[in-house]
Amino acid sequence: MAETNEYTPPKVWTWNKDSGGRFANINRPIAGPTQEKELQVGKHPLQLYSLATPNGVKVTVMLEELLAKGHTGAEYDAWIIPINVGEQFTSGFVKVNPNSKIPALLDRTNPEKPTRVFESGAILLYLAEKFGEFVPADPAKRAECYSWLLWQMGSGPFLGGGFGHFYAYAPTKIEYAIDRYAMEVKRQLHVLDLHLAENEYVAGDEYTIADMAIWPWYGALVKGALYEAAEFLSVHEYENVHRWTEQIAARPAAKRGRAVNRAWGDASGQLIERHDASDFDKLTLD
Ligand SMILES: N[C@@H](CCC(=O)N[C@@H](CS)C(=O)NCC(=O)O)C(=O)O
Repeated sequence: MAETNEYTPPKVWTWNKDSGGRFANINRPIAGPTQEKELQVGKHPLQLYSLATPNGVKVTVMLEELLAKGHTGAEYDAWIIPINVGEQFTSGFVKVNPNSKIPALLDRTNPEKPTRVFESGAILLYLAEKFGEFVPADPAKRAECYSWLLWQMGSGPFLGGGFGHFYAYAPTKIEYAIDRYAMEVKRQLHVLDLHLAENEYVAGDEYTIADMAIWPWYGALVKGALYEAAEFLSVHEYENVHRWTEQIAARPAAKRGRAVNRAWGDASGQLIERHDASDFDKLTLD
């Protein structure tokens, strides 16, 4: 192992603002707002404050799937929160998510008493319960759905905060960190691959919120869309994950959901803000 820089932690950690990492300008060890600024509110019952990162895409796919099923109460305004300039630390956003991370949802069905929901898994569960969709009715299948949903919520940070950070964003390549997280991410991909060899969808024979949570992360990873790590992680090995990824990617609602609040990549696949179903008309979603 080619480790060179030994580090002895001081007695008390202090904040080094110039750590040099990709997101050093927004990372900080304190919570709460940094500036007074209210959020915008549109005409629909659901107000989403988000960005098309994998965690954001989970929710826009769910909303588009609900609309595709005819749930007009799932109409939503999706506002973009550019996290690279710290919009997640405004007073308005912090009121909807005290954890200052996208996605955050405000349900204004009753405008006198709006309901806030933060954490992508909680938002998926909230919407599934509200509309009675995408969670199996059978208790055993539902248990499977919840298990995989929370598998993603627990595993994702090892992929994003662990592997993605040290492989793609850290200012120096640390062999120990990259090795540790590459091993874990490959293990996770194998867990998923073995499971999808026996199951059409994550929770069995039904497409559920568990697929919607896992697809934006592990589907993107095997397609080379995350951290430019496809070759490094030999993602071609996970054939069942590829089969499932393509199956979900073909769904029109998944294509629409992926485009919402996207501010990078091909311009024809970007819908910076979404306020109406017709907003998609100007995009090419394939
Ligand atoms: N566990 C949270 C994680 C959300 C999260 O990490 N969001 C990132 C973007 S994917 C974010 O907003 N980062 C901004 C920051 O950390 O300041 C969830 O699933 O909703």
